Amino acid sequence: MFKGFLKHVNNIITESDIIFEILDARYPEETRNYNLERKIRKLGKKLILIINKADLVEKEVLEKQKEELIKKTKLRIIFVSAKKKEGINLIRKEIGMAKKQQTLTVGIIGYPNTGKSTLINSITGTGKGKVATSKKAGLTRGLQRIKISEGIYLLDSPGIIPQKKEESDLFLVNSKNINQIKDIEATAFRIIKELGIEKITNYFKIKNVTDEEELLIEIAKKQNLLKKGGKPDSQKAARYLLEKYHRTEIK
Ligand SMILES: Nc1nc2c(ncn2[C@@H]2O[C@H](COP(=O)(O)OP(=O)(O)OP(=O)(O)O)[C@@H](O)[C@H]2O)c(=O)[nH]1
Ligand SMILES: [Mg+2]
Repeated sequence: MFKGFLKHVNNIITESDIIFEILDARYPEETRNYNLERKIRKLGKKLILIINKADLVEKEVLEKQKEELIKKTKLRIIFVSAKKKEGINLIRKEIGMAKKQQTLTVGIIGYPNTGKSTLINSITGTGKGKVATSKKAGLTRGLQRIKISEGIYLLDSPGIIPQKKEESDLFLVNSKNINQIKDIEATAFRIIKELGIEKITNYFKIKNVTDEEELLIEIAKKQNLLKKGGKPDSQKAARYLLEKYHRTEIK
């Protein structure tokens, strides 16, 4: 399966004239793929960073991110909300400026679930949507070429995950679903670390917890998630916590 992905990636880079890398505004750094960026640079293709889901981040945080990104990179950066169709005109303008020959192909890459397909639908502007989107990561499979106007094509691609990423890091940014996670407890520990124990104890109204393991046991007790003998089941508690996180019930 991974080999298949790599082939798509290489194809998308060679076939595109410019490439949009879609990042999640909540975790721009965690969803950047430096390997792919290097590949794109080597092939001399133009890369633009699109920070999507800006509607999920507060304005001040967004401004701060913008500052940090600009310090770090010379790449053009565009903030958008594909879902709310905000900033889409900036993207259309960029595409218009890039069209110098008869045909222009724009490649869309990014982690699973960053909103690549949603963005394509917003750019094409058709109400119904030309490509399928989903809450679950890993929807788009092969490459899809979508014509947006005469001589201009967008290439949708499956989400691409760097080979060395931990599954818990991918879960954190919604690029993996719970069903794709092998080590539920380790992933729960990662999420607890990210959110901070206090936020979770407040949410569940639990007191006197000092570490992650204790926290899972207390959640199990509170939610009545028990093993056969009646002992708290921290595995079940971990899954329960991940589901809550995935539905953004604990923020
Ligand atoms: N709030 C918000 N949600 C968005 C935005 N863009 C996409 N989404 C949601 O994010 C989820 C994933 O969107 P997709 O467009 O399917 O993501 P993708 O990158 O194509 O995912 P794969 O094909 O699995 O790689 C869907 O539930 C979208 O509705 C946005 O700008 N704001
Ligand atoms: Mg998709």
